Amino acid sequence: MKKVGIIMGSDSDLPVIRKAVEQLEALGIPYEVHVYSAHRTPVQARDFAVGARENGFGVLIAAAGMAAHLAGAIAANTTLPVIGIPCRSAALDGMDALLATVMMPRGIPVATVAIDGGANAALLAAQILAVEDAALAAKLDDKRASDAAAVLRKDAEIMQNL
Ligand code: RP5
Repeated sequence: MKKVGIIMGSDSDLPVIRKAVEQLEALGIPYEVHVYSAHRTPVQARDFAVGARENGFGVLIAAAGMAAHLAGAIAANTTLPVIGIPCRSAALDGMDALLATVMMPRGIPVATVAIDGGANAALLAAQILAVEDAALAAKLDDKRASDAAAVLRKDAEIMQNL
């Protein structure tokens, strides 16, 4: 199976990345995590993106906060699908990163998930890999079914208690 590459702009983004890693682990998807910044280590971020396809990656996830150019900078250097996670920061509560990540110019797409949306970034990466992987698609179906069952259990509890 192709790997998911996860890049975060700073290790302060790690709590968001952990949510992505949990999902990938649960689905048995191989991954690699790096700290590369579009601003502080632009050469390393670029080199990772340029080599990603030949290094066995199928999808990339890029998480950054503030003036969050990381996902766009990664996407500029690969035609692998890139999923951007805007990370919340103190001053503007993540709106800064959301707009910087989602408002990509024509020609260089980034699939942006919610602010701090680490889990959904991983699930979207899994769905992309599952296009060509029936076993992974079946695992995703099972997960949807068990998530739905959990909601219905909560519904039953609420009906009993209120
Ligand atoms: C961004 O700036 C990082 O992705 C992080 O979300 C934010 C703050 O970085 P640190 O100052 O905590 O390293 O580049």
